[in-house]
Amino acid sequence: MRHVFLTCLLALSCGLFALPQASRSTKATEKPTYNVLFIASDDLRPELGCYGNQLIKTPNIDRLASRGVRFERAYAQYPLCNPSRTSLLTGRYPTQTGVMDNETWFRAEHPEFVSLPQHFKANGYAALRAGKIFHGGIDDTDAWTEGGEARGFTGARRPPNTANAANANGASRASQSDRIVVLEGDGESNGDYRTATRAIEYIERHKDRPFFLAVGFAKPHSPPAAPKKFFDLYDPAKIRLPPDFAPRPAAPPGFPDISIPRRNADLFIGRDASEAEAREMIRAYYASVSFMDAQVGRVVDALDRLDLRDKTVIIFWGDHGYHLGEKGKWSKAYSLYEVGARVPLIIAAPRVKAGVSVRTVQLLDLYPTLVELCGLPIGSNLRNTKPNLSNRRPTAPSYAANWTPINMAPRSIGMAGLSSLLKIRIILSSRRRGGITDLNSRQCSLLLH
Ligand SMILES: [Ca+2]
Repeated sequence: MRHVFLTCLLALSCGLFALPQASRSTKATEKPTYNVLFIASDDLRPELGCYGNQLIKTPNIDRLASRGVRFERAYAQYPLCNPSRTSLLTGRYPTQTGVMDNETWFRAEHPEFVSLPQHFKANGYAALRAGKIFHGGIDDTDAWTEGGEARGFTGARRPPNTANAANANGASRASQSDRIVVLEGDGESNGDYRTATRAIEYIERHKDRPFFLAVGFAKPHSPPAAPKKFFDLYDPAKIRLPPDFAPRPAAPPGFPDISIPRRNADLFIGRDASEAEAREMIRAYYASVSFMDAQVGRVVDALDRLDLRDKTVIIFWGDHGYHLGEKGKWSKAYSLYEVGARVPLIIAAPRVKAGVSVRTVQLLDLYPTLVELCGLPIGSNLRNTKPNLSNRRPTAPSYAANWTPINMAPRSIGMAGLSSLLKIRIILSSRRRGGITDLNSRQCSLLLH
């Protein structure tokens, strides 16, 4: 815990928490009331123009980055949707939430947790949901004033065979997930287009009261999908494969086998990828990203049109990293490599100077960051730290940024943490109700790139 203490201390010494903890009942003149536009993209690694990719077309996110702070070294807590999102949305490490798969609902074990939208709702905001924010079918339904999705089950875990039908059958999943989808028109039939439309409708309807609007785009999660015009932006012949491309997943010599699962998830499941197929899949990923970027543009343009930009904190984030053939791996699940953990993160807020931060930050810090930017009280049991928006102290002490299970057993779990120094910390822990207790840990001097 020393690192957490140090971080808090540094933050306090820098006066980061000097802002008044204004409640909605305090005088309106003390601090403006900001809206929040909280935009997530599912399975997006920092494959964007503003992150240095000169081939991909992402003009809307690039424009947002030019107006805000782009975090060069941002990491998810866990390379899988539900654990990462639950961590961010509760402000707690996966070892504290106990959620390390895509089937567990955090609130069954932790009814006392106050989720991020719930906190804004409790402080007078309209908490609005469009698209995927919590993991599919495991929403924190009552946290929202509008848009909450009924959970598909009761209890702590989704029962076997009630996940979506494609997941229940490996062969079916592979054939569904691997296909490349070309959408008609502007993609109006796709869920992401409809999510943007719904978000715009929320903004128009709630423009005169404080809102926390969470907009979760599903792309570029598999299956890759976009209208034809976005595929036409990319010539497969110009797409370069990663230098460590391989037809199937394998840990490089000298690296632990557990650092990479032997079977891919989402793409190229149980089959090899040829170089030509890999280029086509990367092209489809790029097209999906450009399609998602267009939806981000529609939503942000609505803010500008209604003159809400100066009253709104905008966050854009991806929920974990992603392999596009690096080390033969595709997608994210249980990767222990930086490419599986690093995420795009952009924060554009009123009165925050635009720039690039090279400090190592983690998605876990978004909850307290947003709470502070909006002048809300911090939860009594929440970690009180945040990404440094000003790019000061880029070498300040940081902490383990990513965790992944390496061995599951009924009463024990092996975890590996990817630290800010990109070293692996192996931890052997025991499962207990309400959390996981470290039994032993050691740090390996392995650099995983
Ligand atoms: Ca995801």
